[in-house]
Amino acid sequence: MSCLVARKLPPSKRLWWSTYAQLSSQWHTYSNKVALCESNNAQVTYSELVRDCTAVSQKLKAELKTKHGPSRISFLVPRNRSFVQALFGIFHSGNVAVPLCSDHPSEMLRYYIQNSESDLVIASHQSVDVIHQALKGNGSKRGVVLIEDLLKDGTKEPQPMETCLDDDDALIIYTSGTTGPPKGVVLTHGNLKAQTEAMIQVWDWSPQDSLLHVLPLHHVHGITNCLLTPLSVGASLTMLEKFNPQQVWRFLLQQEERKPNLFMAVPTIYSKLIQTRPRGSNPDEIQTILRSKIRLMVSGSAALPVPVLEKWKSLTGHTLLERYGMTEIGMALTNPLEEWKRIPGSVGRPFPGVSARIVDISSNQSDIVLSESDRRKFKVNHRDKEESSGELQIKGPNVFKEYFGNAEATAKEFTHDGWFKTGDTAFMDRSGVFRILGRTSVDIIKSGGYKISALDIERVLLGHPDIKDVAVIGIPDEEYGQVVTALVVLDDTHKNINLTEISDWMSTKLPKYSVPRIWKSLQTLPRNTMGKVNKKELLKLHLK
Ligand code: MCA
Ligand code: AMP
Repeated sequence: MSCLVARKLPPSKRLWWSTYAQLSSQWHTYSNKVALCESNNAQVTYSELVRDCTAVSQKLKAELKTKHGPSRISFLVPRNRSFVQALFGIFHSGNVAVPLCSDHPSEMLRYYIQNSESDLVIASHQSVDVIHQALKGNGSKRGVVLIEDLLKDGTKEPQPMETCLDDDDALIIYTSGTTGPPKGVVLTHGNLKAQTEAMIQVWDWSPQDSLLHVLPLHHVHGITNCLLTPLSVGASLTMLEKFNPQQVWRFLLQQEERKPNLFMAVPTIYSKLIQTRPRGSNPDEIQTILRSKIRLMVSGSAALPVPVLEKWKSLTGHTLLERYGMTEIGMALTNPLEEWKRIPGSVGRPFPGVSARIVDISSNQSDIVLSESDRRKFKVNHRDKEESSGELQIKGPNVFKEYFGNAEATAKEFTHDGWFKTGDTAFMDRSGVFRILGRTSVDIIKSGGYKISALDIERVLLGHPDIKDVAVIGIPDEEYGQVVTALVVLDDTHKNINLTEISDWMSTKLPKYSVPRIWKSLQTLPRNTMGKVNKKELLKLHLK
């Protein structure tokens, strides 16, 4: 086992922080500065945001007045200022935010609301029927409030936020695991503070920055990296309603004053942008515009194939900065800001404050020496080895508190000495640069940047009367990383089995991105003497 510890942030660099408090300090400094620009070009200033969040907070407190202690509040609102109003309103009122996603079928929404024990759900005019549908018939006494009503007759002045400490829960984000249904990852205000500060420092965020935001808002990438970080430093963001490649190209190439100079996305988005590049334009012109106006383009959430990195570089002149993260730990490893120092195929070194180590699972070696290191000169202590590969484990203030209401699952993911087991296999060279080799478990699939549990899909498919047996695997794909593939044994006593119908039925149970794109019908699934399907073998067989 070998280990690497990054240096701590110097105290002078530490920002006074709590999500809302930071935002309200921006109010004094940047009151008329644009915080947010929506798809329809409507702009929201910092002072408007703070005023709206205060209004939401006051109404939430009134709604929950009989409740002692913080409540979890789920919310499903449009991808525009409403999302920020709801999120910061919840933080401001001292409660815990549970973001929901409109792509999820009502069964899943019901599960998230119930599992997080949310006392209240914030909906909008657009989503209220979906929420009522999700809550129907379960005898739930949960209240539903409309964001539009929470904003009515709002206050004019910002009010102090409820006292909130680093250990207080802030956010619950649902993630797939290898066993059982999705788990709610509890991130504290301290976690969010550590994660955003580290990105601000390493990627040199400043109030002059402006980010083009195209990512889903129920994941860390879209919330922490692309929303909390810019807003906590006084930068601005342009939020598109949905990723649309043509629209993204327009924003990237527009040369008006309000222009994004940062872009962050998953590798699939870069692939899609490469395919839809503006044909008529002069390639030199594209490079000249993008080199002069964009200062940073980041890729993460899944492995960035080197051919995609190279194509993007020849198209735009930018070498993507690849970094590594996970819902439970936020951002952990990053390539450097200096473009020439980035190493294709690697995810760089730990963020400030984050410690990373590689563990040889078979021998579980623990005789390691931790080394103090700084970002310019990393000292790596290996056990007599040039380099190592094994499970990547992480420690630091970025690491989540717990899976909500699931102490057993939480305990299972940590070592006895407090390191979080990522479940990723990684390689670290002598200079402390990491490469991600893949998931330790074949049952976790990454498709389009989404983490998907093969077992979850199998469970659903086995509930279908036409399916006798099933194995779900991820087949490698340059655009999506992996494509969800179902190998099914059909019940041939049923006539006219229709895989399109099964696919449609799946969409009522799982999000669209989890529905298998490739279906193969087999006579039988090969099982070992223990009755288990060897998925690594199956994958090899189906790649031939
Ligand atoms: C969509 N399609 C797919 C998939 N998704 N095909 C195969 N596999 C898929 N996964 C197909 C559809 O069937 C459709 O085909 C066409 O692509 C367009 O579908 P649409 O739903 O419109 O897709 P999209 O909007 O283009 O979505 C692709 C996307 C999206 C933008 C890449 O998946 C996305 O936003 N991903 C980001 C996920 C993310 O934020 N992850 C972060 C979690 P047809 O036209 O034939 O019907 S990880 C995280 O937070 C950690 C901390 C980290 O490290 O960041
Ligand atoms: P999630 O649990 O949805 O937050 O996804 C986290 C997982 O995404 C990690 O455990 C990795 O498997 C994967 N991941 C994130 N960033 C990268 C990257 N740059 N390269 C390879 N895998 C990544």
